[in-house]
Amino acid sequence: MTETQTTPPMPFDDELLTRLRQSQHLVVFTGAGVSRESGIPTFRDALTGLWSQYEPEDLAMPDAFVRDPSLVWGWYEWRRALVARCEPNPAHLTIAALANRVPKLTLITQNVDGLHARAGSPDVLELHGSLERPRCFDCGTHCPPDAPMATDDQQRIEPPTCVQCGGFIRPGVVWFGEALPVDVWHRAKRAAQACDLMLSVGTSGLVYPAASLPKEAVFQQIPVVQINPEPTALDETMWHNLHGEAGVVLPSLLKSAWPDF
Ligand code: BV8
Ligand code: ZN
Repeated sequence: MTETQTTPPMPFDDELLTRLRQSQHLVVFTGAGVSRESGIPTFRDALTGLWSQYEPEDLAMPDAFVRDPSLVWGWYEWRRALVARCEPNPAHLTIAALANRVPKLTLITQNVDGLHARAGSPDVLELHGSLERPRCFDCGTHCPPDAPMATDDQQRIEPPTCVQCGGFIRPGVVWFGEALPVDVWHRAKRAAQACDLMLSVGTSGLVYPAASLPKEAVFQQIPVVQINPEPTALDETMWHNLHGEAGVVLPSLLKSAWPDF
């Protein structure tokens, strides 16, 4: 775990702190930014070095896998190997601890890195699947992930084949153009409509239908607080915009709400 930055608590709005303390159902909605301080690049900046000549959308698509399965599998194995070397950061750990402070917390993530679960958050709604649940591209049979073996200088890795049908194994993530897991999506949407406060942490709000969740909450007159060092597409609709890194703002916010946090 990276050192928690010891920065003085930021001055937070009293009404925000009161709503946090009195929340009966809190939703935390996260994107790639919440894993940034663990050393995992966000989706937009994931393509560094070897991969810089590709757009994420060129690799995170079914037909990219059909066209060049070894290139796409190599990219995901590189990401899986990177994640395996990273640890949850104070943002993940704070969100996990928050579950013991409010009667009901629904954690919805767009991330596929599994760091919320590794930080101790139970029952994470993974809208876009997980790097740790590869499955057969043809018949869907799940295939237990073996130890990631990609190294930084490797690009193409031939995917393993399915024990049931011999088809190629694909990453267990939701690609662009693919439907989100129906049950997970419905649970997330219901939570966004029924909660009394939402924290939107580390997401650019560009990928749909996930990015519609904060908007759904706002539509239901539910206050949404955004935590992001940069402005995003969601800024205008937020109740509060807390500009800063998740690993710094979240611990400071919760310490201000609960001094014994
Ligand atoms: C679908 C898994 C239909 C793969 C990902 C309207 C409605 C529905 C669909 C669409 C629509 N408009 C367009 C679409 C199509 C498309 C889409 O949204 N395209 C975008 C590019 C416009 N959506 C889809 O295709 C979806 N499927 O709609 O299917 C359908 C229905 C029925 C039947 C068949 C089909 C599927 C989308 C899922 C794609 N898969 N991930 C993988 O990971 O490889 S999405 C991927 O992008 C990641 O999950 C990531 O979360 C997301 C966004 O990428 P990033 O920008 O990197 O991350 P994020 O947005 O989280 O931004 C990073 C933020 O962090 C920044 O704001 C930055 O400032 C901030 N930050 C940085 N450091 C910190 C920080 N914040 C806090 N602390 C810090 N330290
Ligand atoms: Zn198969």
